[in-house]
Amino acid sequence: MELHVPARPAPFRFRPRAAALLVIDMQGDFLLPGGFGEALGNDVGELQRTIAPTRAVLDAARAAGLLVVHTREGHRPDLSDCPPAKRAHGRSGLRIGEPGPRGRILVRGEAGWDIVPELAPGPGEPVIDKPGKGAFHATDLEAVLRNHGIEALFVAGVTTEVCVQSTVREANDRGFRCLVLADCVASYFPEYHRVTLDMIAAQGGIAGSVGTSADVIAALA
Ligand code: C5J
Repeated sequence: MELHVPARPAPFRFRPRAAALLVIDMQGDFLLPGGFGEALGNDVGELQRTIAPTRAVLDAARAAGLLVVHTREGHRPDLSDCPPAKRAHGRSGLRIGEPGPRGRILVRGEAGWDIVPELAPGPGEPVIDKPGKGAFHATDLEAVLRNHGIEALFVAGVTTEVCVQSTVREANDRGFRCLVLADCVASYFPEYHRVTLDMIAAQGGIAGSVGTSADVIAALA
């Protein structure tokens, strides 16, 4: 069965058995006060509007039996997988690995690294721990998707121009078709969010398509 969702630049077609919902880095470190995002000087409130629509599309995907995959950005406690250039990023005292209000910043196992409770992974849903921006870099995401026969991805998560865009471009190069859900992704910088979505859908969908959670939910109902 093939379904269609309204999207830019053209309707997005998918077969539910070959489609997955990919939820990128919905972690306290990016969405909540006291995490990595705030340590970099950002207003995390801008990202929190994604939680409710992502929860709605998550519920719809689960009800329709779609594969749901979550990612978490973070590093080993000894930071051996964190490139020095990434460690040097940010303000002294608030860098990756340093203690913050939610534990060591962007370190696996710390409170800030957890996915926010509203979007917690369900039983059996793969969770991909990623050290980089793109979710395919240094992870087994591609193997997980291929072993489930996935060809199309609905993409939610943060931030639009960093980990979402990197992942969508990596997916596109690997032959996966992505529909980025505009209301389920966000940036600390609204302008970057808007321009990133435009870039993805430009030139006939050079990196993917852009749609909304409501249209995906309607198609899955
Ligand atoms: C960032 C991310 N912004 N998940 N990570 O450093 O977008």
